[in-house]
Amino acid sequence: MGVKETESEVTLSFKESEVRVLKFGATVLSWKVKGQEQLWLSDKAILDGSKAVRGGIPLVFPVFGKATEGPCAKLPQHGFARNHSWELLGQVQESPLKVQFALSPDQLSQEARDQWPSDFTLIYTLTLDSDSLTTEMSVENPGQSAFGFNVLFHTYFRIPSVDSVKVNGLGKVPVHDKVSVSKYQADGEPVTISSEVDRVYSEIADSNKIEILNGDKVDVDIERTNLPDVVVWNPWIEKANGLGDFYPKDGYKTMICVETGSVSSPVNLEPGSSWVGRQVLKAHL
Ligand code: TA6
Repeated sequence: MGVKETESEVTLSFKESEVRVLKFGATVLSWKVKGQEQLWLSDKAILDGSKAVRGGIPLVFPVFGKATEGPCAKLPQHGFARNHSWELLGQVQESPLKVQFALSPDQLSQEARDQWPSDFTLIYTLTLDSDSLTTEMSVENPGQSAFGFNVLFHTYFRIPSVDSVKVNGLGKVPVHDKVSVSKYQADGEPVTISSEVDRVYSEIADSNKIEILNGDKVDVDIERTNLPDVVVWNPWIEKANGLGDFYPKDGYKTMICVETGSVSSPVNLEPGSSWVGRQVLKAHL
């Protein structure tokens, strides 16, 4: 049990669970509970730091998607947090096991600094318990001017079959559907997948527990704090074929992204203040 660090990765072990984190992007690559992998990672995920990881839990900050105007307009899709190396601050608790990573401007490329010059500190806390993984992001503004940001945990869950997956608990909330390029009110029914899905469900109360089911069995549930939006994404056939690092090409049949965050509008952070968002992923074996 405990924390093992190499040059590029950090491995957490607690009771019968294990998490593998790539320092590049502080990307969780694997979360195993009693030896069972809960996350999907592409067989062609690039882990050498040259590109954001396809799978696991990439981190989205300071922008979700691609901004066409405003202070994030020069940033790449999903911002810079997932494509820079984070510093391991260390273990902060033994039971359950808790470690922290940090990212600040001095770790960014000059290009990223030029694209988004705000001063910030991100503290990413991972807590591994016997059947749960908590990911918490703290955003601090040590600078002299306010800035706006999005944050999102872009979690790729491994599932038995896309034919039997259901996402429950999203509620009757506003939806921005990027496939049909439309906005509508969700009907509150469980979401199923039979084609490409790319939707932002917004204003979901923290009290709504999100459940990922295989048929009628809950495989994973997600509890959120201060993360009002949930993105559901499955690339399906055409988009999976179009992503060079998405492999196997039929991998869309055994994955679903259920991504918690604050993305529908920028969170404004005044100088000297901070913001925290958290998700607890619980595996039901
Ligand atoms: O979170 C869903 C999404 O925004 C999709 O639109 C798709 O682009 C996905 O993220 C993957 O984005 P990436 O930049 O990692 O290829």
